[in-house]
Amino acid sequence: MLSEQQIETYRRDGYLVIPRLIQGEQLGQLRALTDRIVDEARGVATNDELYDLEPSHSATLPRVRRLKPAIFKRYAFFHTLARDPAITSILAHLLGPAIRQHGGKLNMKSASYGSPVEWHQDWAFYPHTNDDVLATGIYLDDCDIDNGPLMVLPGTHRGPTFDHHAQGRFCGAMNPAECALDFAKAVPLVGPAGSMTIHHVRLVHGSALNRSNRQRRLLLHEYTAADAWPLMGVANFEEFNGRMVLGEPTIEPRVVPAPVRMPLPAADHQGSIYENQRGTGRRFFETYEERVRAG
Ligand SMILES: O=C(O)CCC(=O)C(=O)O
Repeated sequence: MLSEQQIETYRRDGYLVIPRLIQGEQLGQLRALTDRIVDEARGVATNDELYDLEPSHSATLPRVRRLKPAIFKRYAFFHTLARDPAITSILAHLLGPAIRQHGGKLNMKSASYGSPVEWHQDWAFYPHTNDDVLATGIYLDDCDIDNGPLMVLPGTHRGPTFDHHAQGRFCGAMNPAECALDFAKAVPLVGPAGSMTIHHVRLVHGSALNRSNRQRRLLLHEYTAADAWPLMGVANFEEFNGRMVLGEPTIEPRVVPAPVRMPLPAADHQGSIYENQRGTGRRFFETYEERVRAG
């Protein structure tokens, strides 16, 4: 359950952290299953439907950057967790009684090299007919300022939708030099393992390289009110309705004006946000390669 004050904070700032939501055996299972799937990447040479690999990945040193949305189809545990009443009862306060999972993924941010994610708004990737859309993030590991926490710019969900294009194509990253935001005001969303972050779909967020010797894994779920329909369209109506996690679907989208930019033409590099962001010529966060070069 959320208090009135938490709901007000979410509406004003665009984010919340719920400490230790997932605990005990459930957290243990989440971590053990993730370890197993990552270990199985030893047999994988290139990015595929499940794995997004770090540029330095090899069969002897498996380095997974992200587990892609296929985890929800392939593993009952992940499918069930996204529908857990501990989560959906919280979401109902923010999105109403009927909720659909839009997507999700597990970002790894491995110890010492886990990739940064450039500043962006999820809304630029998947605009909907209304912005009752958010993402939750469950930390699999204790997360502090040193192992690459999710960082957010409070209140930006009430502002413009920034340009996420470079050289005429979508690149999934804002140009930090051109958006007149004070990134020094970014708030790191930290907490012990099992804590859940919530961020509004229009909130500006990103995360830095993992400089610590501890990994930081974050299971992200994207959710929408059932009457928020994707502006990019519904390819498979049955599959769309199969993603309901609470209440009943509707064929009456609610249309509420909000600033939108379409993620078109599509990014040059497909497969994940890391791949999309290869197209940005203007990085804010230091990359692993830059750090190694700098000694
Ligand atoms: O993993 C992170 O720190 C950021 C993730 C994110 O914003 C995304 O994948 O859209």
